[in-house]
Amino acid sequence: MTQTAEPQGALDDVSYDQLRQLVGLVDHDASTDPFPVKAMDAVVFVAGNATQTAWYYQIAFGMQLVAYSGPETGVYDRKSYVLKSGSARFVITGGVKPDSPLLDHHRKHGDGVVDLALETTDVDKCIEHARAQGATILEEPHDVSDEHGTVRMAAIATYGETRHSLVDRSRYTGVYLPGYEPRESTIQRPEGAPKRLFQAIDHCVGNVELGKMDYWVDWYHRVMGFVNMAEFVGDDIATEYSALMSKVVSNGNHRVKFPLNEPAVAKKKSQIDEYLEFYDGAGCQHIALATNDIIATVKAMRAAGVEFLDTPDSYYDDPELRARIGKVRVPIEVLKEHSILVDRDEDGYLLQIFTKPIGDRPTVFYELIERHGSLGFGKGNFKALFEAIEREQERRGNL
Ligand code: TYF
Ligand code: FE
Repeated sequence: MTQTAEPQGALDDVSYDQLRQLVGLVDHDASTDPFPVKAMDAVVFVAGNATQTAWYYQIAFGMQLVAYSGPETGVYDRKSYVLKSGSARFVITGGVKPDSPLLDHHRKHGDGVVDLALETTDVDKCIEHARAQGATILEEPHDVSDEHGTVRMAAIATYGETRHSLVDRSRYTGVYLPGYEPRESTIQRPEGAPKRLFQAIDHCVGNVELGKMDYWVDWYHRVMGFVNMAEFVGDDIATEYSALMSKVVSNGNHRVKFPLNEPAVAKKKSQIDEYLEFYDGAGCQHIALATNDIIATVKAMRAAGVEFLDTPDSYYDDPELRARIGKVRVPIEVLKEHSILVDRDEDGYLLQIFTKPIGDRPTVFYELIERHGSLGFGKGNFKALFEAIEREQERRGNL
């Protein structure tokens, strides 16, 4: 079965053709995948105060609250809020009972991603393959049911204390999972606000310890049958300015993309080292959100108080950049006004921008990305981007 015409994953009203453009899909025959991955099922966060963090994502990221679980629904040790934007789903969870293991996790890592949950067509097949490849199975395949049907689930361990839950929801019609009840936002959207600020998750980046990047790249090959994408940051760039090495793995049709970074020894303290120090280990560094109107998204997020990395005027005034990127859908002056970066490769171009870290620790941040044919990650922007990150590191006293 090829994945061309058929919708994949929990799309809501984002069509497969829209997704192809938004996140850069390629054709792939999934029938022989040893570990069939359809899409991200959810990004699950632990927050120090899930109740207020869920509010932040509704106001600042324009997400819609769709489900809730907690003491009122019979789950006594935690509260979890499920938020959606197009095909993207976030779950924000926090400990209620003082002895909740979530609170131990939060004590160590602060706010962060605990689970990059994947939607699959065959949980048992995935686990069988993962086990044969030596992966740590955190939860054996099991069914969870309610009046809306049955979800088959399991979980495996990845870098740090991060996990990949595996979710087959093909026999389930409920809003998220058994144990959750539908919930609607009570927040009023600003007059004339866009319907939503992003449509899909484009990629989820992991930071791993020095010397571990190739281990984890190989792990994703072996355990999940992922393939390498062309983009990587090697020694050459690393020592000059970025102080990191990076490779990208993805599932067959590129719906799920996981760049993996490790620190590199350079003149200054690596931003990856700063993350590893403050997260206390390997973990998810940034989530890239695909939008079809990055200008409107940035405007709305800034209006809600979200802070983005700034880009010096010299970036936009550079004749070499202007020649390389050619014509894009808006004048360069508009990109300059919003600090949006632009990169072009043989397949097309992309527009992108990065937030500052969103929590108290200098760990998790977001990227917004608007793709126009490019399947890359903005390699041409690495220098400008990493210099902007270093300016922030310096302001924090961590350089
Ligand atoms: O995901 C990427 O590869 C791009 C670039 O610390 C990037 O968003 C890479 C490393 C990093 C920040 C951004
Ligand atoms: Fe990225």
